[in-house]
Amino acid sequence: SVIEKSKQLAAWTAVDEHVLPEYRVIGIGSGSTVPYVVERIVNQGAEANRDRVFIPTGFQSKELIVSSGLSLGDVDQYPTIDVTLDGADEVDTQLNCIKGGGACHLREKVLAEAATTFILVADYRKNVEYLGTNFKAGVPIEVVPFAYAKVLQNLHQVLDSPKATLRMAVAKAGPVVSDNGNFIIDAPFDVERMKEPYTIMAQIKMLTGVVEVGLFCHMARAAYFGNQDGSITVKW
Ligand code: DER
Repeated sequence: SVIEKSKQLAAWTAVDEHVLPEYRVIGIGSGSTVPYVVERIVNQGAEANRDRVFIPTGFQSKELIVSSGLSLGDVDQYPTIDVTLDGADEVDTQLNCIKGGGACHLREKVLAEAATTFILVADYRKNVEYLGTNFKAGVPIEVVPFAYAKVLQNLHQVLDSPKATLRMAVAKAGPVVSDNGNFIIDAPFDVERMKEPYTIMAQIKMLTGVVEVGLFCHMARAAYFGNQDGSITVKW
């Protein structure tokens, strides 16, 4: 499909430009774009990957690394990462992004912060001027189960996100449970407020019971978008 081709184009271009031969520790994100990142790295050849170690951002990311025959590492062993490549739900003109559509943003943010270079790869739908333009599900928030009702109440009554909801699972009765055993709340804010994502992120992060917020502000070095016409857009 056009969307899959655009994901592949973004991923291959980003790998070609940012996964340098001398890089040994590489962070691998989550979602449906990142498999194209891994396929391009595998294509660099066994010799290029022989001494490398790949750090996952969750169960899906770990399975992708292992099934691709790449060496698995842990962020405990490698607290500093040469480059982390990850997808995003939306990226604005300042490279702020919404992440967490796949409920993986806690470990993703740890690896984004640990990386010397953090690179985003996405299809054209994610390339927006302001966050909240296309991605209407809201800001993903990982919360401890014990506190989810209180966080919801504070989002509704204090942070003025009346449509905030607990993310319910589809193939399982009850809520989505993250790789860390926590719940996810999706909190929509109007586009005006999403023009200041750092402010919203800080306000949400201060709510008792919040573990991590799916707004990554001032973290990415560059964002690669495949376009419908087969061209590439790079923001940095
Ligand atoms: O959940 C996440 O942050 C993922 O990176 C996700 O948002 C990207 O999803 P996609 O690559 O499948 O569009």
